[in-house]
Amino acid sequence: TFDTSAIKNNIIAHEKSEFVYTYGTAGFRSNADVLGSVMYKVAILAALRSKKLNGATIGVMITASHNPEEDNGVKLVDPRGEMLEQSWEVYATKLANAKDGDSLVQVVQDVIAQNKIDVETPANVIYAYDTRPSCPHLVKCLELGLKAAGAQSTNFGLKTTPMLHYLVRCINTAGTSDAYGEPTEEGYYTKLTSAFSAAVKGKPRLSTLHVDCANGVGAPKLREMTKHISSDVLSVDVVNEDITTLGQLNKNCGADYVKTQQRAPPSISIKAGDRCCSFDGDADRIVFYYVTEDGTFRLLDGDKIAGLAALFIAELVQEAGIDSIKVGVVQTAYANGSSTNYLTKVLNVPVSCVSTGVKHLHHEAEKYDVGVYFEANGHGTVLFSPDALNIIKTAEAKTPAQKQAITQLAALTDLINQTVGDAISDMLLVEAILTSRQWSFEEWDQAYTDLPNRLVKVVVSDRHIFKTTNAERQLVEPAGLQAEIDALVAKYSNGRSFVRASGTEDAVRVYAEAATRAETDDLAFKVAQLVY
Ligand code: 16G
Ligand code: ZN
Repeated sequence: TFDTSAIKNNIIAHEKSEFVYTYGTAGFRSNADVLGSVMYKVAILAALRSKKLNGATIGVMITASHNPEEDNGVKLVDPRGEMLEQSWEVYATKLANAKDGDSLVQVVQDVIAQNKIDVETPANVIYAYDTRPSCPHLVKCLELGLKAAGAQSTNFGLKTTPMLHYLVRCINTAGTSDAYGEPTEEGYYTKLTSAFSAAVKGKPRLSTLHVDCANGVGAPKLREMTKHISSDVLSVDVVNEDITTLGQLNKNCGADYVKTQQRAPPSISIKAGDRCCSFDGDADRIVFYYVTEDGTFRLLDGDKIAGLAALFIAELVQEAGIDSIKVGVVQTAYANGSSTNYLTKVLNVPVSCVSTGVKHLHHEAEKYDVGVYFEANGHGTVLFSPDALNIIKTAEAKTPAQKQAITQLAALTDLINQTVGDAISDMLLVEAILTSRQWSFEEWDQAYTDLPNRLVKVVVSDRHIFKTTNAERQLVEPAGLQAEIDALVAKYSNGRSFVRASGTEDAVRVYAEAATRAETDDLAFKVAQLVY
């Protein structure tokens, strides 16, 4: 039953009446102080979404990823473990900004009418949260909303974001030919670790991988995962796993720190030959790094992971004799020019460029038989189309080499979390490839050399006047600005620069790359001046 008076009467008042909420690229995200009212409404939206989809289970994840510890956020997960369908983001925003019980009920009724929702359909929602101190309170607010909306719900407790995506898909596919796995944390570990063991069978183990967990949820979960795999097969050293001391989450560590600062976290003593990686606060991003003999820091970011995965899978498909399966890669404008060049010119794979944000990459990747997508910041995964999965599953080997390639491909389809980017799964993917090849980070890094690049944040009075086209690579407004940028870029060898409004911060981002560090910095600075 659906009782709008319960929704109206239990409403949680806005913490700050003037605050305007937007469901953006990463759901709602802000200081945790203003999110209680939002959780209540997100719960109602999740219930409506479930009813709309005949009672399919919808996921709610409470996290603010790499943001500071005092922030929090929430996003919805659709039945196949994907991000909330874009057309529903506007409802999320409208609900969140409804200031009193009557206006809230009005928005709810609009959503019901516009989507012809049968309110008698049961609603099923599962939820989970990260290690932030604000989570327990926000979970209570969410639960009040779920109760008011009459939803059936399950609290899955502390989870990484990609684990929740995995659980949603498992629950909704259970008992079908498409069953994704056991809908438990245990099932997640078992699926990933058995796939990893199958992928590296017969190969000597690599040296220990040091994993910076950003003092977040990835730490206990990675520890738990290692219990499911022998240290003869995989050796990881968990670093930055303090999830109880206040203020430690993402502080001077984690994937975002490493990518933006282009250096290792000070808490890690890294010497030549060490293999390291960093997760972000909710363990959906990963970047790898090492230092050379002369002490130079080398980052292996999302672009490098995409290159490695595309190379490995394309070669396996060849070896397996099933090269009707075509591999493609999806990037954003932030991909280093050298990586795009490597993919298109060396690997000869098609590359598409889309707007920033996982949902854009994910949908584009679905167009390929095997779609590899990564943002430079380390968020990404690999999608296998239903046809590709079927070909791999039914392929018959004529030689032992073919058999080996088919087995490895099949293992990868289980190893890779196909719902969303997943630091634990991506870590295992990279380790499986490097183990297979017996490659060091240096060997992986040799594929291409990044062009020097710089990302500058410019605070402007109104970022909304910056409108882009061509997957954010060109400005259409303010009029004339793109022509000025083009004129500047033309003066630099291998120059490239673009400007876009951030979707998560009140600022404009300027990206620049060029042949040398000095040219890059100069270009970034000059473009930033044009914007300001
Ligand atoms: C969000 C996106 C991330 C993107 C970032 C860009 C998801 C789950 N997350 O964190 O993919 O790289 O926004 O932020 O889509 P920006 O718009 O502030 O540059
Ligand atoms: Zn994240």
